[in-house]
Amino acid sequence: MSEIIESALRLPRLAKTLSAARAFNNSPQIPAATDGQSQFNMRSAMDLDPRVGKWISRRVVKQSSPDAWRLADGISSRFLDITEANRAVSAIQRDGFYVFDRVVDPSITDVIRSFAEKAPCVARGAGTPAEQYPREHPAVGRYDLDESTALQCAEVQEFATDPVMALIAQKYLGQPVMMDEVAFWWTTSKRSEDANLNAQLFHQDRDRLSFLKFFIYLTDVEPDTGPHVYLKGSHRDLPWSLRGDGRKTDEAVRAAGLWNNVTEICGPAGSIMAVDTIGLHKGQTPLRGDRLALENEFSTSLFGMDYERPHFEATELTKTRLQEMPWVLQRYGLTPSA
Ligand SMILES: O=C(O)CCC(=O)C(=O)O
Repeated sequence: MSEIIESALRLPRLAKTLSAARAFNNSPQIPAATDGQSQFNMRSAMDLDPRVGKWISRRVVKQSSPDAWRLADGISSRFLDITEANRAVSAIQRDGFYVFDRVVDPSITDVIRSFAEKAPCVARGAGTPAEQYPREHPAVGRYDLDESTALQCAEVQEFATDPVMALIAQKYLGQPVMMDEVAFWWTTSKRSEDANLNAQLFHQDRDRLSFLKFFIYLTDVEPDTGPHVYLKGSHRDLPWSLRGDGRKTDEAVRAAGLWNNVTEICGPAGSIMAVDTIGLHKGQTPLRGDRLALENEFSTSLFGMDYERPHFEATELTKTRLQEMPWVLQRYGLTPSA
């Protein structure tokens, strides 16, 4: 009975999300936050179909300024080869993800990993202050570096402001995009019972309406060291049994007859993948060792989850990119504008 009532409430929540997102995006200054009720309505409306967020975004997020499409020259990317962009877009449209052929040079990934070995990070769920990652004896399953900390590393800034990633997100989503999040974390073989907390059970990301993420592995990732796992095609279609918000077990995916579509993404340090995480995905809990991953997200609007405006000292490259792609990087800019 309560499921019937919940289902009946999704359509009015969709209508409310359309109007709240429209008001957010028509505001002359980007609002500092989205109220909690609107965040809840958006997540609930997304139960209707995995494509509903993109549909809302195309209806209500309108950017008339040509500036919104401006990007730095893709040749400046040390992470991606611009000639792979169209292939990547077609593969994401079909499968929900794409693993790039180019593997980033170890001279870059080594620097980022060394930085993460020394920087403070937070042991998820432990309630303890940030500390250096205890790589030899981790206590929990996931250690997160916050965005301001991550951006103290010049190469992380370079990743976060990458123009080819922004181009692929624009092409895939069909709208101007802004870089709205950087995440950086270690996963370990400890406390596998915290799989829910550590995003190691299947789930959809519902923080924004329309978005695309890029992940780079900074350690070699094999089947037993915690690959990212994606249910191919689930960004376009999901059976009703898997559409609700929240975590889903492997058994639920098997029961839906979709296990053959589950893909574990392995690769050496330096592997990059673009993933539409509105599709079902999870991190596999490592059975041994650990995995370091860095991720950024491009979205069509900051409507949804609370967003940050981190403070950091910009490198010369970042300063140039802030000038060349001010709309995409507006979260890092001095004067936010809608
Ligand atoms: O660790 C992973 O590969 C996935 C992480 C994830 O899905 C999340 O943080 O929401």
